[in-house]
Amino acid sequence: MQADEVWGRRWTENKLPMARTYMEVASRKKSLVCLAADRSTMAELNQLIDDVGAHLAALKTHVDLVDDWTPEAWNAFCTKAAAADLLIFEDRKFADIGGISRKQMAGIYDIRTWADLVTAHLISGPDIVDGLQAGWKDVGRSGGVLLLAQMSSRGNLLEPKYTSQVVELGRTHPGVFGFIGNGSRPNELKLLRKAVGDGKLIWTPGVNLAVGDGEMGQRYGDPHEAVLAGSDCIIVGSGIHKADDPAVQAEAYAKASWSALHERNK
Ligand code: 5BU
Repeated sequence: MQADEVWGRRWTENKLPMARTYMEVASRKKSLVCLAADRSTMAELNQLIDDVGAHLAALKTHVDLVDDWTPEAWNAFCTKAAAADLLIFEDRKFADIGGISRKQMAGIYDIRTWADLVTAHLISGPDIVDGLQAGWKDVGRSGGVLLLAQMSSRGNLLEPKYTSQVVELGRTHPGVFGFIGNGSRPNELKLLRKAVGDGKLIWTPGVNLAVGDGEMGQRYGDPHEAVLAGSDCIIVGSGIHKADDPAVQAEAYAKASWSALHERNK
């Protein structure tokens, strides 16, 4: 099935190249799953691609939690991810002023050269998005910024008024790929989707087939419900990488997300 048929108004209303790229990848893979690849060695990260890459549309990384990181090993990992048709999303949660965020896209990890997507808080104002986009432009690449409109963790300070302001600023900004919404609370997510409209994507962490409380304040909602409530990508970590059989679980999440997308379109 072609991406425009699968995504409907999300496709026609969203002109950011990286958003279209994601929708195409998800349609090819029949999966709206981004794996939170929270592993601390390069061997484990590579193993995840081998084990579950076929069931994913994207890999979410925290590059600074890898113990044996080297530029060469990371390049090889990114090449392997591209060969498995996966986007790479560095969940860096940038928050500084625009000019510094641009420089933080470089530095030792040189995120601008390999990440397709990054997260940012809008706490410092809208120039952060321009700074991050300038970072990609500095190396002749383009990417997408996901703004944190909500978070999944208990007691977070992203209150409804703050969420509305983030959406207000982000929904018309051409460098914004979309928003992070709270996958553990479908009702809050529905409200977020209403405010965002169809012009931007919403990606949601805090998703697990085992709904309820997770470790250290994490909360989980059901993948199917999250997509029905307006999520365009479920971000799943331990639900897949800590499972006894990660491939079986990854496939289950992919099927749940893909069938919910079709149900949502009806
Ligand atoms: P989990 O194992 O499915 O709980 O992993 C969740 C991942 O999503 C982890 O990498 C977090 O950094 C990330 N995350 C989150 O859990 N909640 C949020 O609000 C945001 C990111 Br933003």
